[in-house]
Amino acid sequence: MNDIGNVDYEGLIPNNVDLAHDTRVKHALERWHPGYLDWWNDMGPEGFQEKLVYLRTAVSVDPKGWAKFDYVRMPEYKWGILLAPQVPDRKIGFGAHKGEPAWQEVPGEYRAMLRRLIVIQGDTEPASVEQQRFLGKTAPSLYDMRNLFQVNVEEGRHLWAMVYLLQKYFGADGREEAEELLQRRSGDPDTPRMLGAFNEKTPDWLSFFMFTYFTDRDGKMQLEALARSGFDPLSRTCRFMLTEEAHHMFVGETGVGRIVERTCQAMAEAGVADPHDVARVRKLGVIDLPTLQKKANLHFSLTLDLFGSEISTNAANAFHAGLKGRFREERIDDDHVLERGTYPVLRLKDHKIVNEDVPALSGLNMRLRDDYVTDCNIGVSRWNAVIDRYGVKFKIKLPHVAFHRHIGEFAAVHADADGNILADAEWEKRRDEFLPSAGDRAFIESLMQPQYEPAKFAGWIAPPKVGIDNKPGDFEYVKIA
Ligand code: BYC
Repeated sequence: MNDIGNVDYEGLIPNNVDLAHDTRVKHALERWHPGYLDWWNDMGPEGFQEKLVYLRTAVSVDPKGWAKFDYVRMPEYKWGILLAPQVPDRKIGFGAHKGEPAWQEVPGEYRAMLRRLIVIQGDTEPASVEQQRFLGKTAPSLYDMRNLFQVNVEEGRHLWAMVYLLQKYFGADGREEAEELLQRRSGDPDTPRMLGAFNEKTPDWLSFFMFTYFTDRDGKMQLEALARSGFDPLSRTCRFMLTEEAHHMFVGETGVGRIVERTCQAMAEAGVADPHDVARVRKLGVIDLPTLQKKANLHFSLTLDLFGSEISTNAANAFHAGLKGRFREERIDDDHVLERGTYPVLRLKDHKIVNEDVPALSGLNMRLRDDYVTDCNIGVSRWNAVIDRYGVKFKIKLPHVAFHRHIGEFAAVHADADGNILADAEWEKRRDEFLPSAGDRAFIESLMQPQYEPAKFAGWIAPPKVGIDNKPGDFEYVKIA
């Protein structure tokens, strides 16, 4: 067996967890493997499974040199099981068990809670692949197509990561959950994925970039929280997943940024000064900024639902038990037990949105969501800097957290993007001001024509500043011929 930094590529399943000497888990995973491949072939990127794609594969967990790039057919991608190196003498950093040695086995009293967290995390990974499976057919460039497939294979690997934990630590019920992860389907009325946003469609590339910007960022926040887990194998698994996740958010941020850039550029070239003159902007074959704002409203609000209710006993219990921490827990200056403090939570009281201090333990979903919103705003400022650079009078703005919600405090009301509560009839009348209308969707769809020639890009998106793996502009990221 290699040291932990390097991956054992000898067997069917690349890994750094010494599978070769763990025959029970090895056999369980080998039995799961064909079902996974069937799922990938059925639900993975449609029409491109036989193409050679320039992908990065994790070959180590050393942060300085963990990946290698090469042409691969996706079904032959090396989906491995990779855990970040064990931190010697790691202690649980929060909750009732703070200061005790991190668990190397599942603590009996928390088994069900831990399994649920792992299953929910696992369920999102294949769901996103299912949601994105048709996008290759309308890729705006080979560069973007390659990035889509990179994200897809890594989400596949993240499913492997959760399935490993289920198979290794949860016996028969873990095996059953691992099977069910391959049975549920995004958007299926009978067997849907577990969380709302993962049953929505990703019908076009703007949606894909918004999804990777907003929803993958929920992934980052949740993985950051689980990376603090007192259950050490989960912590180590999530720590390595975060290494890969950074690229997914890069794809989202730069994808939206390149669309903004191209729109502003086309407006400048044509002398269109008013960003709200949607008809004139659309005639240029680019996506107008108001529609982009509506897409951001949609994806941001759907993603906020993934944080659960603002006030949650599930979240309190998971923290208290030492299973799920806060974003960058170790950098927070408090007692990390939270039995006394409070946290301000936005609530709906008498049809008004008010701030209320609740016990800190109960407000943990809200706190993680607040950290998420702060993180989201960083990229939004970068998009606005592009708009400013072109002198266009428009600012992309995240909608109020009460806008378009289906989970938590605000699920019961309608609010506009500024957080003003609207009567149902008013909301119905004005919905298309805030969310993409059928006409907006049809316009975006009309732009989704594939561009498969190296070095070329669809007219509604600017080329990236640099290539993947420093490749030149005309590099053939996917061999289509
Ligand atoms: N949809 O106490 P509550 C990613 C349920 S994304 C449907 O408010 P809790 C990725 C909840 O299950 C990150 N149901 O919430 C991104 C509970 O039901 P039960 C994924 C929902 O439990 C892009 C009830 O409502 N990882 O990785 O504190 C591409 C009351 O729950 C929803 C995780 O989410 C919903 N949105 O928080 C690829 C981490 N929200 O049990 C990948 C693991 C709540 O009473 N999961 N409910 O029947 C968790 O930490 C928590 O379970 C949640 C919810 C944050 C999801």
